[in-house]
Amino acid sequence: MHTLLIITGIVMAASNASALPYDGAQVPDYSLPDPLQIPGGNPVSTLDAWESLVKPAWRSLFEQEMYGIIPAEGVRLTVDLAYENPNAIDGLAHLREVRLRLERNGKVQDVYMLVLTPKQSDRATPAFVGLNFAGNHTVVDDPGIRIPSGWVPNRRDLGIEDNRASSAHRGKMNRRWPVRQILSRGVSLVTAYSGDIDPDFDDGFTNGVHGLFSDRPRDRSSWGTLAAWAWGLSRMMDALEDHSWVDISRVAVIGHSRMGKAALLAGVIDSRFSLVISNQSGCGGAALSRRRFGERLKQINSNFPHWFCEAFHTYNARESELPFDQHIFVSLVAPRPVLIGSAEEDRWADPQGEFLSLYHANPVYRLYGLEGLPHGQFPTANGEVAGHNFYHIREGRHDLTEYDWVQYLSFAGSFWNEAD
Ligand code: GTR
Repeated sequence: MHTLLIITGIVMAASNASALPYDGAQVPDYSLPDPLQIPGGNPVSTLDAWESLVKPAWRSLFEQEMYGIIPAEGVRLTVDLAYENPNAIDGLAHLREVRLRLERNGKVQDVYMLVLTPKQSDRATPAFVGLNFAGNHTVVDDPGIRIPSGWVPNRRDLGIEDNRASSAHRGKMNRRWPVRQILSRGVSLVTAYSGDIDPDFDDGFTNGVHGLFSDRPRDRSSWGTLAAWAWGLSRMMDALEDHSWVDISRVAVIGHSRMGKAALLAGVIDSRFSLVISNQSGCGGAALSRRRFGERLKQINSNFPHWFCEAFHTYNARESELPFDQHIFVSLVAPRPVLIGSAEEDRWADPQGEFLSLYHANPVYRLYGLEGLPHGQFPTANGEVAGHNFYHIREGRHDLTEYDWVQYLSFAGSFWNEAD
């Protein structure tokens, strides 16, 4: 017997909730697989059975059918300090930029990691770790931060039009990285340019860290760019673990949009991340695919053919045939907290679908004796639902704003203090 959660029309769990005005009729009836039961199996009721049988089976299905299998063995990592400013940001931060050199198969890939630690603190601080879209130099305006020499995405908001980074873009992304706010809470910020790990375009998987594995034939389940980014986040953790810049037991992984998809994947793969924050990650991230609202699989796989593995493309316009949905992916982070954020105008990412993934991960958290989200009522704009997990939606557009950071920093602050 296979248990399915049937959801009719809008949202079962939130039927009396303040639904978004554009939602409802556009969402077809759909059913969700039970996170406690692998396809073809029986539901389990104990944590032991879930951890030993169900969790590995789901994880392997997500690897084979969606994100791809990471073939990351045999990579040598060396870490070197490239630049240091002990008095950065008006004396608030000790800034380091370190080079992570990844070597395999006679090939080398360098990833530059920016580490900003608060000056006031006399002990290693917790840290937020996340990838940026266009270079470390866009996060903080400091003349010593390296400018990426390779491809960067064209972005009108940064004035990049020729896929080349320059000093004119220094600090231009700082609205997404409110470093003063982060540091003032006694938290470190660690970031790297995603394109150092794998440039965000479809090049047939020859550049970036995929290039280190050019000796391995690719197949339908070979890793894509999101898996490469997630793997890169783990290598950043390796480097942090080998140094005493931050407190490795209190590290959150954070990402916005496509980096929010990568952050969630990193959180599933690497349990060293004690909190997992996925901001407006939408389709292929936190949002349920079967709601078919906003971005659909066909669109994401056509516009970004390099993000997922080839097998995932076979589900284009066949969302209901996926063996899983994203609530199960979220549940693979358990028992660690997952924090998801949406923006009211960000229909493309399907805010309710992001909320419902977190809500329907509850059965797994319950196996751990934890209340994931306390209820399934979708909050109104600038509202939140907080339990062991956390969801918020704010007014406005698709972005990672200071408001979002404040929510995540506050939650993380209390979580880490309680764990002290
Ligand atoms: C969009 C894409 C989304 C989201 C977003 C982003 O174009 O369709 O899945 O990832 O980009 O990363 O900003």
